[in-house]
Amino acid sequence: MATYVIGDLQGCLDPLIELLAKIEFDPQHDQAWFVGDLVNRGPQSLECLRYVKNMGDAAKTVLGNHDFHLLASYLGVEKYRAKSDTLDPILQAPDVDELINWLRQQPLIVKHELHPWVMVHAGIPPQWSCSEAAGYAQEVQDIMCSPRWSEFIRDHLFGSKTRSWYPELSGWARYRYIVNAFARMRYCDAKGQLEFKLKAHPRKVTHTDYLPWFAHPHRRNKDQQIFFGHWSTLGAMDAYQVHATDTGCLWGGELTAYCTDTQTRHSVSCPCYADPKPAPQAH
Ligand SMILES: [Mn+2]
Repeated sequence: MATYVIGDLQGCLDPLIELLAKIEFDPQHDQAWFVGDLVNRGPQSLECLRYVKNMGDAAKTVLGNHDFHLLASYLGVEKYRAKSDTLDPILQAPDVDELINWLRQQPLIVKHELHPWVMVHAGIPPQWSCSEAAGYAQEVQDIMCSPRWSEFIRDHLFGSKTRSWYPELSGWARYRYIVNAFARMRYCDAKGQLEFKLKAHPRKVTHTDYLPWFAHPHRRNKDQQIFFGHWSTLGAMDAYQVHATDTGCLWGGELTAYCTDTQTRHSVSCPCYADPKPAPQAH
C-alpha cells in the first residue's frame, strides 16, 4: 500500500486521470491524498469533485480556499465571485446538494494512521504543534458538520479578517483564524500573524517582517512531515520537513503526486487552462 499526495487539481481532471495511470494507482491498496482546491479556474471542476468523491475510501482531501469559495457561492455569497470562477456547472448540477454536503464535511487536516505525516491545504502556523493544530481543525470541522455551517460561511468567514491568534480567541473569529491559517496562509510572523498579500517565491520577497510559515526557526510542528499545496509559485519543494505539491497544474505546469513511502515525485505536464492575466485570489 502506498500513499500519494496529489497537488491542487483546480478543475483539471484529465491530468489527474493521466497521473493516476502513470503511477498505476490501485484503489484497492493505495491511498490518494488531495491537498484541497479540487475546484475552480480549470475547466472540469464538476468532474473533479465527482471523481474524488466517488473514489470513496481510496481518497482523502482537505478543504482549500477555493473549496470554501464554492461553498460560499452555493449559499449565495456573490460578493467575492470572480469572472475567472468556473463553478457554475457545479451549482447547476442535479447532484449539487449531495456534492456540497460531502465537500463541507471534509477536514482541514489529515493525519496518517501509522506514520508522522500530515496534510493541510496551505500550512500550519508556527505557534501550533501538530496535535494542537489537529484539535483546532476539529473545532472547525464540527461546525462544518453541524447545521450552523451555513451561518458560519455566509455571515462570518469573509469580510473582516482575523489575522492574529491567541488561545483565548473565541467565537466566529476563532474559527475564521483557523480556516485562514489552514486554507489561505503563505507568510506569517513567529506568533502566527497572517500576511495575505504576499504570494511570490521567498527568493523574491524581501523587505518584509514575515517569513514563509514553514521557515520560522522555532516552528512547533517540526515533528511531522507536512504536505501542502496552495502555493504554486513555490513549486516542488522538499525542505524544512515540509513538502510543497502545487506545481502549477492550472497554469500549464505539472500535476504532482508525491509518494510518501518512497519519497519520490511523479508528475504529468498540463496544458494551460488559466486566464493568462492573473485573476484575483478567491478568499
Ligand atoms: Mn489554495
